[in-house]
Amino acid sequence: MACHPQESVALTALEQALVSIMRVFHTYSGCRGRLRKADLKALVNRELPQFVQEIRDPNTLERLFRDLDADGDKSIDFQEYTTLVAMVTAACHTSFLQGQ
Ligand SMILES: [Ca+2]
Repeated sequence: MACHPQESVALTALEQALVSIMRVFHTYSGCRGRLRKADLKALVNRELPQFVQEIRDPNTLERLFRDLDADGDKSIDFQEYTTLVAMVTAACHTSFLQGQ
């Protein structure tokens, strides 16, 4: 698998979307490479405002964080973040189909 796209080659829409998924994670995880609770809240509220209801309640954040933190290390790594992306994508796809 070639995961280092050449600068001069145009990416497809799906490839651009995958790059965006990676960039967003790294924007919020910074050099730690992992999301803390506050990072997750900021990411969801700033990057998914049309797709996910704003997180205001600490219990909602706690529940989401716990659900995503599969290994229980109190942080969300990239693999766990992809679960969030998949969940939101699947839920939105269902709504998308119902809206057609
Ligand atoms: Ca974790």
